[in-house]
Amino acid sequence: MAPKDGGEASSKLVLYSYWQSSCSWRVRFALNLKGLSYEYKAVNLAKGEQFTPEFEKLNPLHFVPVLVDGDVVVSDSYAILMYLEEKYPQRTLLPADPQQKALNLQVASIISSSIQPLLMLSILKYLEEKVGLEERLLFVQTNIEKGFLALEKLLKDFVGKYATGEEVYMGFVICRLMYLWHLRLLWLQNGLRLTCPSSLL
Ligand SMILES: N[C@@H](CCC(=O)N[C@@H](CS)C(=O)NCC(=O)O)C(=O)O
Repeated sequence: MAPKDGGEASSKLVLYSYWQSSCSWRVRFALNLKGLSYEYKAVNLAKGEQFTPEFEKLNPLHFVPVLVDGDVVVSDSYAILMYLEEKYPQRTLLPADPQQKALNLQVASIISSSIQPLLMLSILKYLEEKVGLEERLLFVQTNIEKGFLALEKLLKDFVGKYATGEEVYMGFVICRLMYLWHLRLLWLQNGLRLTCPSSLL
C-alpha cells in the first residue's frame, strides 16, 4: 500500500491500453500527472484483441482501459481515475472546493457517459452498417457538437487558464483529450468541420 501522502506504487501498476483509445489516454495522463510508473500492455482493438479469453477475465465488457494494481483490477477510466485519486493522492486530480470538485466530476461524467460512447468502435461500425458512412458521420458529429456546446455553457462561468479554472484537474483533462480525439477522427474522415467551445482549446 502506498502511504496516504503519496509516493511510488508498492505493486507494479499495469495498464491495458490502446494507442487510439481516448479513455486510455485519460488514465495515462493521470498516471503521469501523479508521477506513477507503470507497465503498458497494448490491446490492439483493431485486431480484436479485446475479445481474447485472457482479456475477458480482466474486463468482460471487452473495453480498454484496464488498470491492474497488484491484486486489484479496475476497468472503466472514470473508476480508474477515482481509484488512483484515492490510493495515490499526490498531485490531486480533483480540487478541494466542493463546487469546483462537482464541476470537474460533472464534466468528466458528461463526457464519459454522453459523448464518448458515440465514438466507440462497436457503435461506429454498427451505425456504418445500418445507415452508411455519411449518415453515421452526420449523426455522430451533430451529437458530439451538441455535447461540446452544452459543456461550453456549463463552463462559461468557471473558465480560467484552463476550461475548468486555473489548474489542471480531471474535468479539463478529459475534455481536452476528448476534443483532440474527435478532431483527429474528423480529420481522418474527410476533414469535416468541427465547432468547438473556445474554452476547450
Ligand atoms: N466507459 C468506459 C468506456 C471504454 C471504451 O469505450 N473503450 C473503448 C476505447 S476508448 C474500447 O475499448 N472500445 C472497444 C470496442 O468498442 O470494441 C471508460 O471510460 O473506460
